[in-house]
Amino acid sequence: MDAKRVEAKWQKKWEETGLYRFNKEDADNKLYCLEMFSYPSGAKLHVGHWYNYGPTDSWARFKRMQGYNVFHPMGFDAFGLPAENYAIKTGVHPQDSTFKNIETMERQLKAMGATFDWDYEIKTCMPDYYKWTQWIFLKLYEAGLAYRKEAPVNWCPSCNTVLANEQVVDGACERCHSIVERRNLTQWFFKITQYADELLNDLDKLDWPEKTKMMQRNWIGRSVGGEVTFALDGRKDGFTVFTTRADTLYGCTYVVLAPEHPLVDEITTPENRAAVEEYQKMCARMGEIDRLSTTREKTGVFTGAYAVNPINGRKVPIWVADYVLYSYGTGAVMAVPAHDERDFAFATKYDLPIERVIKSADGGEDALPFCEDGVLVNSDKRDGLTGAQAREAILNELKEQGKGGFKVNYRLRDWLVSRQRYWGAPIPMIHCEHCGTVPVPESELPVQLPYDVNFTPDGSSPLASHEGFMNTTCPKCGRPARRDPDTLDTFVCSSWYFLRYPNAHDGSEAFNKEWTNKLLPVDKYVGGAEHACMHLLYARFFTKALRDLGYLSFDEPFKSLVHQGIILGPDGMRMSKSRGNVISPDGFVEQYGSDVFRMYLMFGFAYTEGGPWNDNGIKSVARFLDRVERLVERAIALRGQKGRSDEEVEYVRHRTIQAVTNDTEKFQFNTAIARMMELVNALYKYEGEGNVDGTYLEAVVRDLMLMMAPFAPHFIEELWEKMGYPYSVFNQKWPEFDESKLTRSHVELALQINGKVRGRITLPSDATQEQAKAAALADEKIAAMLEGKEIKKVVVVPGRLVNIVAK
Ligand code: ANZ
Ligand code: ZN
Repeated sequence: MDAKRVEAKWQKKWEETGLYRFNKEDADNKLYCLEMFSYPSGAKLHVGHWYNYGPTDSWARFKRMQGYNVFHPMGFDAFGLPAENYAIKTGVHPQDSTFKNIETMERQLKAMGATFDWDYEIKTCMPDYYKWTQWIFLKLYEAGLAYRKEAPVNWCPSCNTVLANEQVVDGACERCHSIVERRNLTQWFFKITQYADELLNDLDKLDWPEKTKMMQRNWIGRSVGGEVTFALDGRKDGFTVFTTRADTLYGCTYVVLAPEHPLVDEITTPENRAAVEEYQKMCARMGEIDRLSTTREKTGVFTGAYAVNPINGRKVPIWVADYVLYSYGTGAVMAVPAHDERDFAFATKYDLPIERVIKSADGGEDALPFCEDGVLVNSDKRDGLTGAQAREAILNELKEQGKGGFKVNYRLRDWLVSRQRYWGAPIPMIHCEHCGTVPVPESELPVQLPYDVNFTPDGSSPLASHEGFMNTTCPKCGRPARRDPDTLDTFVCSSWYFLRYPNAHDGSEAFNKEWTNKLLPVDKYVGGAEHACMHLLYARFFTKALRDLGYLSFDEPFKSLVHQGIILGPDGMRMSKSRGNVISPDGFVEQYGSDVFRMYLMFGFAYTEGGPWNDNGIKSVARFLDRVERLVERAIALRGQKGRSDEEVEYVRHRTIQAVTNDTEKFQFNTAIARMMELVNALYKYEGEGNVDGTYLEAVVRDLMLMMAPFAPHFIEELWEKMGYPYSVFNQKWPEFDESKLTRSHVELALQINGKVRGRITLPSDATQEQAKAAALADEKIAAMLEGKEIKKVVVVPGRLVNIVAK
């Protein structure tokens, strides 16, 4: 088949007839199938795009044939750093390169033959989209969920920008790998922590990969413990530590403050000041992940000051050490070296006392550090209590004395959303000398991103130097005021795009409440596992916040989630330009057509796993399609011929329908295709044996075509037409299997002698092992071969084979 011609032909026809248009009148029957939208970074679709969009499109087509009104939109996550970095390098304006890339990608996505309904396309960099991103910002601000504060931020000296914690990997910038520094800046934050508990608890309701849910749980990091307040020696005031092990309080032999803790400067004694300041400077240069690393040697310095343990009045030295993070808990810890790995290593290194206060419950004297729960010793009146009892008793006592209490902590931080970059949605806020921070009135949205901006980074926001943009009047007092020069993190744009699709071109509101509540949540969301902790968490937060603001009536945006695996280079390594192992889809699509390429991606890999690329697989898929085409030609040629139907074919037919239906539902495309191949083999055998019934053959081939249509859409649509069936195969009903045909009345057994196949027999499928054995030995050919030999053993594998061991 001439794939190129056929693909162009059907793409045109599908488009002309509006085959994939979502039917608004039938919204009750909707199925919202969504792939994570594309980032228009390169002009070409790579294997990763194909692997995400091709198979998911097949799934959408399958659902359509099952009778769903599939809503399958596509758009572009069009703001962001890469376009801006590219602009800085080449001078091409981010808007120009972005639009150009989008245009190319649209064309390629259409050439893939995917069922996207382009009527609902969105591009986050368009004013008619980011107007509503800004509107959501204002709504969150009104609700107290957006606020500004000065905070130490991760600063990338090379990108000249602030990075979110998630964008710092091993202390380096995720994009350019420069070592990240800490700086203080006034920034906008979204209060995602307000939803920490709900974000955690609702994970249980979701049909998501278990691993992803686990990653979100860890990211949220709910930790149940308590706070203990230590007084500074000789003073009334003090500081508080967060601990999950209040039961070990009697074993605290020193305390540690994070190097950034504000108390450090105040309490450090003159003799220790030089060393402490030197140490603080060194820490400022290090990333959080490095500091937390369990393998790195712990370092620290003594402040010269002492604190008082509230449970027993003991004086303990105050140290500064970088294994304590300022951003977690209270930025201070009580150290119990006998029962904590890190404290133990630190105390050993700096020769601090190590005192056991926990024994294992079975009475054994375990080696230190003993980090499990146990029974208290050397703990005064608490000796003999279990860990749980002691935590309860100690925290209650401290609570009564106003020196502590129960506390739940989260690892999750509020989401830092301001970026000192150009290519993003401007933050809709105005700073007035008289009125402070004032929101832009809704009627004045969007705050347009100007085109003529010098985006070469100089450490401040590019918009700050655009006077036309910056100068405005205060909406409150009418006096001259300045706009906020920062833009929003692009994760803000992608946190609500799935809400916009159904309302893509609505100029009057971000989304229509009734319509959105009808079309959402997304029924099936497909995208990369790398989004487990950012995009997928932010989108959940937005959904919950907008629900509480009265706009949405559902709690979760994505009911069911699938992560595609990763296609690696033939060398088994991640594809990358620097490794030179990148596979480009173009040559293959050119040579074999998009259907073969798509189907190879679905056949050659377990969808959620991926794996190394291999050229041979694509050839076998191409051969398979050729075989199907010949089969269809035979079915046409044999029309009207009377003959026999076939019980084995009938069995394989129904088993295949059952398996393909189940496997496709679960994104197990490779096994579904393997089943279709078996059906094709069975049909070839039947056809080869002659005396074929034309009507029967055509009926089975028709089922095969229906099942294959989602997997090789252009190819099957063409054959469907060749058969003389009405347009379109995608308007047909998915085949159903007949339960009663799923058992065979007869089975074929292979007959082996010493493991080698020597013949075959057909037996009733309810034959016993004894009957199978007797029939095998009675087989003429087998009996002849066994003559003069001694039979040692006969093994029957029911339904499959009989193996005779003979000498
Ligand atoms: C005393 C103690 C004794 C602790 C013991 C553990 C074992 P999660 O579960 O992660 O919340 N910690 C508290 N704040 C910290 C910070 N800012 N930086 C580094 N470590 C910090 O861990 C809570 C435990 O981590 C706390 O309980 C504290 O050490 C430490 F045998 O307090 B523990
Ligand atoms: Zn004002």
